[in-house]
Amino acid sequence: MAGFPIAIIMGSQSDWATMRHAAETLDALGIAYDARIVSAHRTPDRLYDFARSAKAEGFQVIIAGAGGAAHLPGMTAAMTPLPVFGVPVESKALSGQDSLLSIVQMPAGIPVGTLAIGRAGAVNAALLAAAVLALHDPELSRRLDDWRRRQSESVAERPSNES
Ligand code: RP5
Repeated sequence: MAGFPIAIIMGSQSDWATMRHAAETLDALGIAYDARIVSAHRTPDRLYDFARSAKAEGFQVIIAGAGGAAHLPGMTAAMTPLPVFGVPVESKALSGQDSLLSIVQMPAGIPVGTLAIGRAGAVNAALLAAAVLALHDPELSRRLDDWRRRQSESVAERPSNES
């Protein structure tokens, strides 16, 4: 399919410090993505245009990160049949707990696969998106296996005082 398989969207430039970890994980797996700033409240028309055309553009999975007023993943999921993985960005006021609850607590009918707050969530959203694509891509499946093998090998058997 033409285009980028994965879209990474975020509500603000300030989210990139977190969402770049999703991008770097996709880079490590050799998966192409398009990263865009799409704010549900500051650029609602951009959100509508993006979400409504995402499938036709060739995207297969959407990773959506948001902090304050974190309705971006849910709004996106409402307007596309593609799987949406939400990353709660750590907000200044409530340490991301507001983002987490807003993203995770979707009423039945419109799902958002919600990850952990911050960097862990961004990395895992990328790994989950990769696992979805790997179901129909044996080469990517091998690269994902390699990534996990290297991670296992990087874990020391015993703790060290040097870190
Ligand atoms: C949300 O509000 C964004 O997702 C961001 O996490 C938060 C703060 O945005 P800025 O004020 O830093 O642009 O829209």
